[in-house]
Amino acid sequence: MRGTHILALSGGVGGAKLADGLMQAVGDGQLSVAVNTGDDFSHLGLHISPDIDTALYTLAGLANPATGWGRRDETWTFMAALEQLGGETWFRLGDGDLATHVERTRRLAAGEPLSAIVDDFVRRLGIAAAIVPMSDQPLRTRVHSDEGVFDFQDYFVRLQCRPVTRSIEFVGADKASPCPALLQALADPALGAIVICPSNPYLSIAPILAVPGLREALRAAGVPVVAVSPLVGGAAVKGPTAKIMAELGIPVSADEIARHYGELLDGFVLDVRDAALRARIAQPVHVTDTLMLTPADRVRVAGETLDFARRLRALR
Ligand code: FO1
Repeated sequence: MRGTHILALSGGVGGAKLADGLMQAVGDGQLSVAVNTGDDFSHLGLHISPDIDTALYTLAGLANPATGWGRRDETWTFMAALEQLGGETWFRLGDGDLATHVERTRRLAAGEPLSAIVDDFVRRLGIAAAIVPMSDQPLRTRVHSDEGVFDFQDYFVRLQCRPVTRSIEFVGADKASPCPALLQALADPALGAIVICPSNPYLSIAPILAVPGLREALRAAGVPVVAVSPLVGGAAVKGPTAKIMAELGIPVSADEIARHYGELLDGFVLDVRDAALRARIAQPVHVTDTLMLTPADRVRVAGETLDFARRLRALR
């Protein structure tokens, strides 16, 4: 049926919370989540896909509630043993989480595409939505800063986002193509809306939009594209969105996020604390409390976003 399927674009923790709410709101098999793989890296000989794993654990109800990344009820024997041996411990891999990285790395080395491995993990974890890497080809986010050029996790975790960002590069973007399952979701006659989750627009959504042809394919899908603001009261809920905007010379204000997405957007969900900015946003706006502190908040924000998209579709 037309309008029943939803495609969400997501980075890590904040995006996964809304994706979880969307999954509850639309029902089994009606959501596809296209996830950023610009943060992926090779570490301790393992292929790590942090945003994919955050989506997997969050939608499976396995996420660590304190950090948002990694697994709940995790143990850290591997990290402690590694530390004793003088190994690299700046990137924390829990014992249960380690299994995900070991199995993914083994299957990638055997020639399976990342999307097939993630799809199988989704099925085994009993997740009622599709989780799709933005691309099966490597596209890596690299931060140019006042202290040099850093791979994403070096900047984000090891250096705790301290260097001042000058620009952001997506290495390999020219050779990447959208994952076939993502193009299939866009071509699905049942597609009703595309939701850009409240992830960092510059670090987490920009790599997805940098995959050649994807921005055009999102527009060509012919359904409303709605973004949920990652800024609440002029500050990021989590992560360096506000810091990066300031460093790139962009005013730290939700209307700048709507301007950043520009022509791609049909509607913008603005937090109630920023309601005064409404008149400065070119696209139709829905104002609500976008903070997702509880599971019920996730479902409420998702439901309001979908209702808003439905109203925009009815106006077409
Ligand atoms: N983030 C941290 O701040 N510190 C960590 O040690 C860390 C480990 C980690 C392990 C597995 C995983 O899937 C994610 C992990 N993250 C960690 C989160 C992640 O690196 C970032 O939040 C994302 O890349 C940004 O979306």
